[in-house]
Amino acid sequence: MISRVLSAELSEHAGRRVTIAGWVHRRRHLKTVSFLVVRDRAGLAQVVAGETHDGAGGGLPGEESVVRVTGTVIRRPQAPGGVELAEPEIEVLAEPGTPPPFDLYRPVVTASLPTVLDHAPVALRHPRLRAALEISAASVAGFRAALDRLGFTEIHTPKIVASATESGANVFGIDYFGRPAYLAQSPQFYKQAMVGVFERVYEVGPVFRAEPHDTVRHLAQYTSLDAELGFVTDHRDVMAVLREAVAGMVESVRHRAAAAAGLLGVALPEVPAEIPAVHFTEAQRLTSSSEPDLAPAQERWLSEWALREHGSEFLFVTGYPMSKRPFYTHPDPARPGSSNGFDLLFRGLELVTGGQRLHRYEDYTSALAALGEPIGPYEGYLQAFRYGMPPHGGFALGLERWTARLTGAANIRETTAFPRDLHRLSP
Ligand code: AMO
Repeated sequence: MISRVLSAELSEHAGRRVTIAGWVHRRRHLKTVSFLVVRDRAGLAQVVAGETHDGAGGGLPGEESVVRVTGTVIRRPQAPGGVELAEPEIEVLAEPGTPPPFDLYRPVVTASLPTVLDHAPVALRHPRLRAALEISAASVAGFRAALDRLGFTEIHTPKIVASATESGANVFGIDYFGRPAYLAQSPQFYKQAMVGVFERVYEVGPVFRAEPHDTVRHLAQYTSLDAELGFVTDHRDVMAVLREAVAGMVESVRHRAAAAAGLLGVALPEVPAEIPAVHFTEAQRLTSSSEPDLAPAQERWLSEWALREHGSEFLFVTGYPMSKRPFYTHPDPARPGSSNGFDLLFRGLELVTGGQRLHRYEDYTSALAALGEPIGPYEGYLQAFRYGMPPHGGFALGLERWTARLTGAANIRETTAFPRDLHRLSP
């Protein structure tokens, strides 16, 4: 490794000569002196480049050059971190051929979203764009930690599969050695099968949806935070685990991504010990609707209602109509037509879908028969149920939606490094 100290550690080295390494974030030329601001993974460091350079920046490496700088650490209250490097020796490790498409040092992103996405490899270096990804990473760490504490095992399931899980409509078909196959829309079948192995499992992985809609909340590939657990009484046990997972995500952002959250002005939500819940029929009544699904405007209205009535930024909607849920959904034994499936709304948006599942083989064959679906493509999936499965349930949380809602990003694409959508396959 290149021996160096990080920008954030410089203040511990006052008076000493040290080496830092990173990218030239900014060059600044004042009348008598020039500065380089160097960016590394920990933050920014100021380098006083002296008076010898001409005012146009001649002699100083250009923005995004990769540099190694050795200098003396001097205390300077106005500099980032309260210190700067003086009398520098600057070595350029890589010099970019072209400047970045927009100024990465400006506090706000001055480019349009398409420009940002077209130039993602460099645009994501902007501290605000990077911060959203840091928040996303901290959220995943918190999800894993919370479920690890609850006795869950992390699993990895195939993304090339033989059948659709959610609905046949938005699945990507691929050629698999001459046979038709699909990109997984969800680890649904596999996480259920793994309940038979570990009882409690989770997966953090990509899922694929051939979404024909060009919206601010749909991607063709997104990261799904999935969990599934056995020996539940009903969906309420799943909701309680989900509550713990979300609380763990919030705490992890608070502790692991404090600087990023501060930079973006993130107001972390309070996760109530018990997240309020409304039954679907009540949600319909509240929004004066008779539709079998909630439209985005209704989800927004219900979120505002939950904040007003319960002081909660989260709201469970339970008891969705069976007709609107996938065939593996467990019905509500007490209310014909209703399911033990739920959604979790967060700040006006559907963030999670989950529920209790069927767990007896015969229930699956009847559910598929009722839909007029052949059993053949599902045989592999149904195997788990032939060999005994406990009552179980689970959920899936869309990571990009979570990060977007947390950071206030209007478009889910702002919280994804290299989004895939109807129009975008590169970079
Ligand atoms: P569902 O299809 O509702 O459920 O997806 C779960 C969650 O994933 C997110 N999401 C998306 N995010 C970005 N782009 C998309 N195109 C997209 N589609 C969905 C949402 C949504 O709430 N197998 C079930 C989950 C389960 O029951 O365990 C499923 O996949 O945040």
